[in-house]
Amino acid sequence: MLPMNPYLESELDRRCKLFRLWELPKASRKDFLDANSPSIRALVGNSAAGADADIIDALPQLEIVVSYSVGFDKVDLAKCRSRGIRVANTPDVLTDDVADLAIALSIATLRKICSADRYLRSAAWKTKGQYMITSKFSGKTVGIIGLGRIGSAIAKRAEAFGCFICYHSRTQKPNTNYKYYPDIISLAMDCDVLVVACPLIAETRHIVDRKVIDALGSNGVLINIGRGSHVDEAELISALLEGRLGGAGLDVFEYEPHVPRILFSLDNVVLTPHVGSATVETRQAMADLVLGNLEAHVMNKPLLTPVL
Ligand code: 8YV
Repeated sequence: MLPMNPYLESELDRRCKLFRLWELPKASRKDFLDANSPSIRALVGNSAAGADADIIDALPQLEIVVSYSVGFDKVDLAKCRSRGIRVANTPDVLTDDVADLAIALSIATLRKICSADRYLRSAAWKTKGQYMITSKFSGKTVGIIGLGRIGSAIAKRAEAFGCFICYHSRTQKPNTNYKYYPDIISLAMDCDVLVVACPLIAETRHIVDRKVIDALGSNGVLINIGRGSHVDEAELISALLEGRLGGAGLDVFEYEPHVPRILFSLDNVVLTPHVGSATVETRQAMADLVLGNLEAHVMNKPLLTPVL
């Protein structure tokens, strides 16, 4: 499990009886839960560790799950619903940061900023001369999978770069002039940069598969700020190695924190360790939203950002 945000941890510690499940070795988890589960009424998770059926079953008094994340793919919603457990997440406050990172990864990948930085640091500028010519971002066609809060924020930013915006989602969105593609392969064929920004649900697992990657093609760039499992990572790697895909900017990976080492050797790939929301300002706002939801629950009020 990931360590908890220090501010959130200290506030939870001050306001409640906090059990640090993330520090618990797996082997002692069962004994710990047997001894303490009757007093556990709330569970705080994140994008790496949520509330699966096992932990929910082990906590008979559980009333609420709050995820320190907008994505709630690690929460067993069906189980929570059947037990009448409330669920909340931390939307909106992280939208700007995640959208900023999507644009940053797009530019960094096309302009090969990280590779150019490595080039300079290795003194190659002096010995080999000018770094290679790269590709432009402004004016490109950007395809977005998922035009929710984060997808729309990415679209707005890309528009400011003179990009043409098109998108795929389950249904066409009213009040937007962006071109809608009911078929994701056609979207991938028509865009230069394809950004994954949809929630992870059963239907969107591997939404970017070999066919989509091949449709994006050898000049196309894939950006993933959603979840690693949106993309068939093995297919992505083959396409990058075989030159069937132009490049990729990835903040998320299928088996985090494991990132296939083969990616490290590719200059057309930019990798970040799931840091979409990781700014001081946003993490503080996410923590406050977790605390606000817990407080609302205890006071029998509507949750601030309910999922269930
Ligand atoms: C993580 C995220 O929650 O909001 C999401 O869905 O993936 C991130 O904000 C964050 O990295 C803490 O785990």
